[in-house]
Amino acid sequence: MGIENERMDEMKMEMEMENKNKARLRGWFERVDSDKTGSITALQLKRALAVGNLEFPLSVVQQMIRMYDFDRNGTMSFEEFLALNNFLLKLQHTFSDLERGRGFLLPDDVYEASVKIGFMLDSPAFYSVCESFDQSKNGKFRLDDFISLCIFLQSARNLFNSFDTAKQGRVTLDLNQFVYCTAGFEPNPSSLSHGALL
Ligand SMILES: [Ca+2]
Repeated sequence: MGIENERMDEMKMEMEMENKNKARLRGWFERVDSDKTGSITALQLKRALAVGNLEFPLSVVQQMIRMYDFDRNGTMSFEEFLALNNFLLKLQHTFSDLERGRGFLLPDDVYEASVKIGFMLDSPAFYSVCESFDQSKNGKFRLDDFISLCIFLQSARNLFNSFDTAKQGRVTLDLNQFVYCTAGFEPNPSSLSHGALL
């Protein structure tokens, strides 16, 4: 009985913490949604992240929104934002585990981090992606560089999965589909499985 009660108390505390956290995020979201539309745009999100010292190109922020824009209206509702926030928190934790007080990751750390998150890329593919996200070209990845890289990998995986309908780990594309992919669009939004996001 004692253990049962303890467990109940633990669950209650967890729920309270979750509610508090949600309320805090709701407050943040409402401040970002400065024109009170109930959803936030890429530009609003970009500015808000920059306040927290996370500098992203607009294209990366747009990609973040696309990944979790479940109703495909081009902006981010609070529920969609919660899903994005979970993904960002996961990236942030992985980054913190590996940065060892330096404030940045080296390419090998980024590789380890990406494996932890569930990306299994061969070295040549990984390091060429790494190179293109090394904004300062010094082999040091700050949190925002790391997040940009992961957003790219996750979007690439979502796009790949949407073509790999038979789940063979392999896709065949004609030129039109290839051009579509490189333009950064998803082929058929309604067929995309958002459950596949990690
Ligand atoms: Ca939306």
